[in-house]
Amino acid sequence: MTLSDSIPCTLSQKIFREHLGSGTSVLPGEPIGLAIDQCLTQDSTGTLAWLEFESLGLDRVVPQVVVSYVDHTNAAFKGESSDDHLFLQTAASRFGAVFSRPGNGVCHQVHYERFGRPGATLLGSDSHTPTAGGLGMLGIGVGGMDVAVAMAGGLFHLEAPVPVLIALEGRLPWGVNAKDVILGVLRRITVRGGVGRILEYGGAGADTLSVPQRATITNMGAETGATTSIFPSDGVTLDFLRRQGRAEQWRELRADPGASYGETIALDLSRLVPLVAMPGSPDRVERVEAVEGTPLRQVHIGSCTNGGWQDIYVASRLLEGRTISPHCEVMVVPGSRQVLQMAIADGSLGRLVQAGCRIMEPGCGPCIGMGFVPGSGHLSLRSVNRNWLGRGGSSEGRLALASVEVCAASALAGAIADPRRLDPVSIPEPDYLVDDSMLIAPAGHSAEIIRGPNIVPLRPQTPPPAIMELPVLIKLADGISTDDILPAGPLTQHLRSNLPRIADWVFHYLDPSFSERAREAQGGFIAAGENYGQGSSREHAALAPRELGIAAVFAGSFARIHRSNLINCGIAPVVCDTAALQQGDLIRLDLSEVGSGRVHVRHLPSGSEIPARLDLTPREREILLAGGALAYAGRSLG
Ligand code: MIC
Ligand code: SF4
Repeated sequence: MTLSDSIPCTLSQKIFREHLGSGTSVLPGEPIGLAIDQCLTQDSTGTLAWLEFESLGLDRVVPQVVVSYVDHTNAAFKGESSDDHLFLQTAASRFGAVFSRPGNGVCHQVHYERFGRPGATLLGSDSHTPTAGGLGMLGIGVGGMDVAVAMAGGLFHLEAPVPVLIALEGRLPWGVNAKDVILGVLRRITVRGGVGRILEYGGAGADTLSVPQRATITNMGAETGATTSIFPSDGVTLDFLRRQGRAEQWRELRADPGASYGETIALDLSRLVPLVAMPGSPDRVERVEAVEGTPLRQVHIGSCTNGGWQDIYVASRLLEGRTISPHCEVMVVPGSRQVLQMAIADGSLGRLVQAGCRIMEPGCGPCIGMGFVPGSGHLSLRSVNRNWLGRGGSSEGRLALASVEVCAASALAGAIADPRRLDPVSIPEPDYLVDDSMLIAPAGHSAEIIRGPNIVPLRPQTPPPAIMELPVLIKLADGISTDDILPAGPLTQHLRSNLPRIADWVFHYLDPSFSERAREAQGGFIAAGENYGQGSSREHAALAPRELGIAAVFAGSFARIHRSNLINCGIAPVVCDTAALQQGDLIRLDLSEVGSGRVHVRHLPSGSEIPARLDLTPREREILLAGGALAYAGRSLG
């Protein structure tokens, strides 16, 4: 499919074609460079993204809309976070971005409420940027350097993913919600099933879902490893934008009849049942009946997956006039200040407080362990999207994931419970309460950027040596997440703009001695299994190992965002069978032929050559050989 031909396009292919800055075909596997209309950053990835942008030497951001959010460290448990907030606010003001103040809400929730536009492209330094797909927008989560380059007007480069059609039929029955749709998809395709793909929703069932329900589904599509997920933009989208006072930003967007997909997955909404992802991984999905009665210590309702007004409203109606179980605590966190204001106005907040729920200000909160950390051995049921070990702020607690309906029913029972036993709640069409007073417009050139001592300048990136002989510093299993590599939460959130200090926490839960050993060895390699680096976009999971001298990761396969982050930081993502590699083994890595696509790995203890690949596009090769994306972009933007 070239630019000039008229082959029927899927939703994402239409948007690709309209934004093609380089490349000629949007067929799967073809290299494309996309022009970016909007960017978002959040505080925990944003301080680096803005330092990176600054290092590119531009006066002003180029895309039409750039928003710098503070949501992960909004409560500022440490002074370092307050310093970060001020840096972010003053950098946004100086460089032409809107600043969303702490307390205004989670970036993805606020972005689809106030900024998202059907048919536009959004690049965000957070893996759940696909939430905007609920509005028919193409939202892609990436590391900070890719966002910095896009803010400087550079293209975003990728290989066109394989479009997968998820054809929805029927209508959701009472007690089953959008969360069960995406948990159903995860059960079917697992946390690796979306890799190299875009999940495109369609079919008559899609018309029955509201924009917030669609956003729950596209949000958690990130957990399949998909590049993004997207719904059509239709009358439902127009109605949502009208209620947000933004009807003029609507456009219709549907896949062409006859568009071709790599795969079609049919899903009948009317046959879905409430589901729960049990601790360990978002794809460990069980029917609620199978796990009903499992005792709980905590219930958390909120996050960018289920922190919308409809979520808070339905929870409040289910709990109305009752009291939560004495065996568990309940924390509700509205996704945005808009949601909070509406929940105050319609009495939802009062109903929740009366039932015994506690309330936190809008933000990420417990989702990354910033408060409400589960106790040892405690099971915490959450409406969030991730439940790996350590995710809730401690490696001792266990997290399960479910819809708000399951969470509310379980809060009453003190154990996992089926919401279909409760009386149905009908959700009225809301009039969204629009108040943008916590979005601050930029001042421009003259604004001074204020940097506290926690804002540590980035080191210049330097090309890697052609040949390295270094030890394997750690040997890991399959499915290592970015939360395993660099835990989020109270230990590290305040250190996100301080690489030398945050590097002390690399692999903290898996091997607390890792950073000390790496520093002593003055460099080395990581060996892992499949899907290394799944999860978040935090480039700290690449930059902090780089800070410790990690030069390459050997793994069976890599998750998309983390693989790009490694390359952008100058770490080689080498694909090979790591069965023979052990901690301490000396490895000779020869990158001298990377330019022609070859890499040589020799296991020195046995003297044997390990077949290995470094699958890089020509552009990625240049980035790696330059020492990273900033060194490369300094030479040529775009
Ligand atoms: C997450 O949900 O894991 C985070 C925290 O939002 C991350 C970003 C980060 O690490 O700051 C993400 O999803 O990209
Ligand atoms: Fe915040 Fe959790 Fe959403 Fe990440 S997944 S952006 S931590 S609410």
